[in-house]
Amino acid sequence: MKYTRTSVQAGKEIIPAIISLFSILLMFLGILLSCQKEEVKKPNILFIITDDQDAKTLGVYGDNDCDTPNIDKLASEGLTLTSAYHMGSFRAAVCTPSRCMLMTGRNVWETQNLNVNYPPLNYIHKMEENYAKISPKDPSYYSLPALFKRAGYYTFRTCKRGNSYEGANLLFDERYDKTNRGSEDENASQWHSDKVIDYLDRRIDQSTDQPFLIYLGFSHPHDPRRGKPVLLEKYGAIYPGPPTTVNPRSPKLPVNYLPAHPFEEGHPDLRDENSVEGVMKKRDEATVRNERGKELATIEDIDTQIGRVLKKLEATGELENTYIFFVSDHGIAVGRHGLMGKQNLYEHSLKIPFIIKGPNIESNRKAKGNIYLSDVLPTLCDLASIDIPESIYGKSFKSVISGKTDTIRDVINGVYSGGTKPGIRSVKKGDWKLIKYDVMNGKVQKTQLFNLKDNPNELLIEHHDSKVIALTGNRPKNNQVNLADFPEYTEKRKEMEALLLSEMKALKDPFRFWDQK
Ligand SMILES: [Ca+2]
Repeated sequence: MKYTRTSVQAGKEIIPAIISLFSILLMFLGILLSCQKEEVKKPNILFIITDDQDAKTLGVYGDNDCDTPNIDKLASEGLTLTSAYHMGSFRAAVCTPSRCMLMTGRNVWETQNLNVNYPPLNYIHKMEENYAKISPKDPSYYSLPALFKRAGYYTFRTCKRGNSYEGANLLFDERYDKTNRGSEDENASQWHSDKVIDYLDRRIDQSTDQPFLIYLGFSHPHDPRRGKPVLLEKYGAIYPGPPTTVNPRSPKLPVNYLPAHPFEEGHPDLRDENSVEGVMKKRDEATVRNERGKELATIEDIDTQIGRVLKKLEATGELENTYIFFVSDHGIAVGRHGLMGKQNLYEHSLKIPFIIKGPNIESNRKAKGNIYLSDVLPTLCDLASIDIPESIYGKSFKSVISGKTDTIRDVINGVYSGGTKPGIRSVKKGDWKLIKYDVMNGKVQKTQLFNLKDNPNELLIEHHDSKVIALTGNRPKNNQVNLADFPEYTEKRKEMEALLLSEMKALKDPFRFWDQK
């Protein structure tokens, strides 16, 4: 090929142009790669869990009796799930299966054989030694701290001592166990938040960018509710109680308060119903309102401690890349339906508060969710791009967090089998909820059917009693009762009974009720 003078000259000019174009391309590629590196930065997780907290103690769930500005702010800047549940328990210590479900993604019955022993008091934590002892055959290999450790996270836990999955506790990089239910900062909620603040300070000193999973468990508002004196005063409560007269500054009675549960719910001599400090077997107005005041005093203290942790997190510059979860291990009655404990399947005890704030979460949004605590592990994995262990019961609800969906389940189950067997079971679908009791060796066999849209507080005929109305100030509507024996709901009851049985079979519930085949 013969080149003309012009084309050779043009070629000489093109070569440097190509080189500079190539340099520009390289530069763009560099920027692109660094952006991608930025994008794959793992998010931090701050998982806050309280002990025995009814969702209704928080403003976002419709009750403003308690001052919780920091939790309220999480809700206004994030997502609140209005239909989150813990699923239940086969033992009186409801905390234990609840926290096992959370750490493993298993359902309630699948947590039965996990190691829930307390660590000896002289135990010295050496995570690497503990981790070296496990293999993929161990359930703890797929527990939350193990999965996050393998993904490069630093895992940190502070919580009450015991009532949890020790197999998982052994595998946190750092762990602190102490049940703090006192009235002073050093033996109440501040003890736990100080541990987290100390860790966040160390991260600054070490200028580490290793992502973290912090599990911050408070020991309150679980009884005995020894609130700080100044907060007890604020909520009109005395410790330990009970008082002899009603303090008008104490929180009002809940609308579903009853002086006694209408029938034996199946667990005679249960500590939580008979021996709570300051309450014992009393259910009168002064006692219940005092106990609620004590409860709210401890919750406000938790809120203050959460505020301190979030302030520190902001100071570290890591707040923006952190998913913050606020939940409880289960709810609690504290006077609702004449009950004091959590060993029942009414909404106040089965439902949990669930708030999430974090990267790309729309602010001030509510979604049903229809989730269990078992769904937390796969969801955290999903958010951190960790492979979800195969064949676990829990499902990721990342699609709810991102706003793509409102719910991940159609049906919600409840189990209480910690007293006389088979115990209590519930099933919820849409607005309908069925609760069945087969307890006290066949002496109590009851069925309750509620439409939660019409009767969200699961009011019973006993709530229509004029003496109860005089106390609560709440006059129930005619349809706010147990509908199980109303002829017009025969078909609905039949449908829910069939659904309950099929769910019990699916969950491999080892028991059947008196009228189940
Ligand atoms: Ca608990």
